[in-house]
Amino acid sequence: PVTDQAFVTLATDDVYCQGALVLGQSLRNHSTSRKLAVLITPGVSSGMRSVLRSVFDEVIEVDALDSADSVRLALLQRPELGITFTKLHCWTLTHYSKCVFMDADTLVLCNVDELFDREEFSAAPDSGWPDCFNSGVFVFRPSLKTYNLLLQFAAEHGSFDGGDQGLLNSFFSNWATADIGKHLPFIYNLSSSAVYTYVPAFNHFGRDAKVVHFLGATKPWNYKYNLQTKRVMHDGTTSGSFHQLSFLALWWNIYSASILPLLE
Ligand code: UPG
Repeated sequence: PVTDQAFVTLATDDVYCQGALVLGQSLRNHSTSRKLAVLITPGVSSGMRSVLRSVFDEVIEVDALDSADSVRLALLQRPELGITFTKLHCWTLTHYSKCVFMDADTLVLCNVDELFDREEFSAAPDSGWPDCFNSGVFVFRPSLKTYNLLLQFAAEHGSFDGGDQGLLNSFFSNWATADIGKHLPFIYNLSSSAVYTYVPAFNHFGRDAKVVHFLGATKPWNYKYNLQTKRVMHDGTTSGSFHQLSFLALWWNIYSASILPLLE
């Protein structure tokens, strides 16, 4: 095992913890050799914390927003960016030399430890605007210097989309042009909804998908699942492609087999 590198995720409440747990379990199922860390905020219940500790090596509480110095005070003027800065806390994990951040609504389909061969800042294109990266999966090096620069940048410029993705794209603004080695292949952050927009490409490359990202408003835990038939039920209003539904079924398989028993 490599003890100075970790996969890191974030869950600010018990609902997102369900996603973090499935992600963590999927990394374990594929025998990662790296540590698993989850950032949480005070809103996560104590019951959920002990479940998190059974899947993750480290459960780290961070403040949703800290007001310790002038930069942070400036940030207080922009409360809507609070959740964003919670993700930025990953740069404070300086007991690791390199990390891979993954949103709580991602799921690994195989071992992806080779991501640690990449350098900061590596990420995959966003399916909505491919000259931007998606901030759901990225390789970074924890550093208090970078963390403070990010906070300062946020206070001065805000975020063009109100979230961490806009902020990080402005901060790492040469990502699109500087170094192709820092472009992760799309199969490391396959948006389950984008599958639908370019079906022939998905049919050709999709079998190699390594990480699925359930980005958008409806998360896997918002669906209903029949534990007997092992099928995800959609209510008619959710148009799901076959592939979307099979990724959802995979998420629910892990959730029902490995996570639900821990929550009971
Ligand atoms: N998160 C929480 N609590 C919240 C909201 C978000 O813990 O109340 C965490 C969690 O890890 C989640 C991530 O932040 O997966 C991103 O939020 P999400 O709701 O999944 O946002 P999406 O709209 O699916 O994602 C897009 C990008 C994502 C970026 C986000 C905001 O894919 O990487 O963080 O927009 O810019």
